[in-house]
Amino acid sequence: MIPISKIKARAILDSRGEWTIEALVTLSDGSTFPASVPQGKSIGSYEAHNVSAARARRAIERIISPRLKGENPCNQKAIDGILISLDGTPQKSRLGANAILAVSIAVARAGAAYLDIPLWKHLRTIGRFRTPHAPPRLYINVINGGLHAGNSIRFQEYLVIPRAKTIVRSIEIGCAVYRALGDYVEKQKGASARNIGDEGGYAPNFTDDLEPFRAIRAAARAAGFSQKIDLGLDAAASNIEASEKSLHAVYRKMIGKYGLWYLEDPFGENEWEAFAALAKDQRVKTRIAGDDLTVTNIKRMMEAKLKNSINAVIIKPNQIGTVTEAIRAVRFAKKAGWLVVASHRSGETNDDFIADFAYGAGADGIKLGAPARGERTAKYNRLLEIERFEKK
Ligand code: 2PG
Ligand code: MG
Repeated sequence: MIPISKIKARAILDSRGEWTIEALVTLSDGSTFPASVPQGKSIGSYEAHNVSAARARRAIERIISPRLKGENPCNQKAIDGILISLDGTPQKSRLGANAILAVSIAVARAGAAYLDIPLWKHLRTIGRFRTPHAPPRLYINVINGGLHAGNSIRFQEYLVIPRAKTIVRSIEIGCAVYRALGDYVEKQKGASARNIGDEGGYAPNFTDDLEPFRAIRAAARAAGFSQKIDLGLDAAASNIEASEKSLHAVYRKMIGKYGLWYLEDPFGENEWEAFAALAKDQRVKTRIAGDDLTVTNIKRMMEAKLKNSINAVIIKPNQIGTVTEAIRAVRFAKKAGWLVVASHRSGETNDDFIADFAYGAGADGIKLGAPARGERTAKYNRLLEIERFEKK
């Protein structure tokens, strides 16, 4: 065992030019392992709390580092347990979920390096996950609206979900549709329609909620991949002012006209019954996913299960604050029989942990934004690296 000797931290920029935190865990042999954490914009009220980057740095260097000195970095659960009790608050508001998660991920990297295995395999062992039959499907956000863009689209993310057996093929399909969509919107709406939102998707003004799907379908036809994609939507409805009834009617249309395959946060974060009514009212089996509803928190996930609100779930490590708790959330979701989609945040860094997490946990999907902007492509490229060189 090579113990932890110190943990440093520094403020770095995220993809929106806001400060976030990077932790650097050093072991007694001098090797150092970094990790930085993303930040959301459409943040659920029940998520773990972040503190300012300056406060997170002080928490890491003054409180966490002395306590973890001498600990074994391979012992992820024990270290995460220490972090949770050091904080001692229900939403990690004392030390900050961002401070805690940065350390937790850097420790996972140190553990994997000591064991001389790829990070995704280390996470698979920690979670006692079986090797998945297939890699995660890609949930590619090609049109940005809501809080992620300054346009007329009220829903946050229009998703293309390629149907393919490998990451490389999924990326080929997704990128071809994404590029064709750029050409299509430019032709329809002028050159400025190519401008992109926070997650790299195009962000033109559309006339109604369904027009983005018409555009994606046209682009998929032009790219020759009409039969190779499913469509998804993250409504992020906690940020929308509309009645449950009117939203329900729009989703019915999307399901009827475009075979909507995946639908995330169709209603506000406390609308358990509205979720359940939609999940029940379906001839086409759309996957109804919780994000702000469930916030990677087992207590909220239990409630969703009890009320039959969802059959799919988003898992974001920074909604809960440690690697171990995020892994537990995946285990819970799998047991519940839900579709599991690991997800980035809209404010990202180049840290590619989420790719290893999705792969190691055997998630059904991974949501990463568009294949544009370095902080998004970092994750796609890490998935490619795992598939090409590390998969076994
Ligand atoms: C979401 C996320 C990620 P944000 O709602 O699913 O796409 O957005 O990080 O802004 O919460
Ligand atoms: Mg969401």
